Amino acid sequence: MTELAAVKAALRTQAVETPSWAYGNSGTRFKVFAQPGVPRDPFEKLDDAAKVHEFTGAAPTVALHIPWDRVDDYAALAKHAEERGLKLGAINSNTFQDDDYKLGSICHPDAAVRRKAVGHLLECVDIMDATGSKDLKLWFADGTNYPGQDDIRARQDRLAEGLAQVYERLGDDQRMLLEYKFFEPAFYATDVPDWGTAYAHCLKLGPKAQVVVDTGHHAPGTNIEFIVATLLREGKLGAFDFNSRFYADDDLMVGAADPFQLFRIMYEVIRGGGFTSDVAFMLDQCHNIEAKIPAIIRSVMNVQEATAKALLVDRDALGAAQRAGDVLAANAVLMDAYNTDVRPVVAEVREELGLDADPIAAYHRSGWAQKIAAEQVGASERQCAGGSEGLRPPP
Ligand code: LRH
Ligand code: MN
Ligand code: MN
Repeated sequence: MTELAAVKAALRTQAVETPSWAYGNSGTRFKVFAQPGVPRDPFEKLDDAAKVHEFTGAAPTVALHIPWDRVDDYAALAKHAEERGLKLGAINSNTFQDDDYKLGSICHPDAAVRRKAVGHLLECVDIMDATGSKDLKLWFADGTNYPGQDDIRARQDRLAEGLAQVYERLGDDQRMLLEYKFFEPAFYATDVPDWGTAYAHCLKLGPKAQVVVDTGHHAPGTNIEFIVATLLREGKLGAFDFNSRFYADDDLMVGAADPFQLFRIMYEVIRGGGFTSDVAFMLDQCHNIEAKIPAIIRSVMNVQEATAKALLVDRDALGAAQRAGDVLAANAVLMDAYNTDVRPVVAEVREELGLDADPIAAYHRSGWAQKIAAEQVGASERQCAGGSEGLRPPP
């Protein structure tokens, strides 16, 4: 196989999971700008997700968030997905929107609240059984706002205990994916702030527990590709939540803020064998002011383009330059790949799959946006909270 043929073959295998909440109305704590045609229920979210898959050929699964996507019949939801060429993906838990969780959920000082939180996580595993989902994705808003508010170490013990209860409940082919975030909503100490904390818990739990890297959940300047390389080396990288972030809000389109960073991350994924393993490539974004479906299509394309560039890195030349200690030559090999315009290659891959070379143009021509704007009226005000977990009046 020629080098280009190998790149194209690899690209054809890449799947990007889209999040149900990206199709719904979203905003910041200041304002939600409702959009026409936004889905009114999880079934309609899947209809939109099917369009993303139809035009990209690369988004065959959809992540759910419970209770945002709570339905009476999950098997019916899974069937609805299948009828549209989709499958339901990760089940995301939500222990951050009940009054009971003011002081935390699984780390809360009160055992009754912890029981409620664990009960929700177990319900999520029940849902996985019904939908055929393999991944339980956990992110906790737990933390404290003031030094001394609670015992940092006791909270870790509670976290470990709760996670262990849920881990026990997982089926043989199910995974627990633990996501960290260093900031928000806690102001002082977050209970799962970084990959080290997530890794330590996952290591203790066992092989079915792995870490999620949400690209927006790091301090500015963090070398995310180093984290990716390290987790892959340890067999503990479970998934990505892709998005990007300039300041605090962590829900912009992946590759929008720093496409070079996305390329570096994808290079480490490929270098570490993560491209052909179980690492799940998920989006975790909200589209507050831009049209949602084309924004999600754009995001899938951004992941594909970063991947194509990373696949193009001449690893033999890179290795030779590295072994020779030739700093400039090594850097040049990487930059040559990054600076390649891969859009024609990715377009060819699409055409070979019988798709339009330009998925966004094809989507616009399809008339879907007009159809849903006419038919889907009255979507709920807001679901995804943008980067801020809760509406309050603006200051
Ligand atoms: C938290 C987070 C987490 C949630 C999602 C809505 O910021 O990244 O993954 O489940 O946003
Ligand atoms: Mn996330
Ligand atoms: Mn986030």
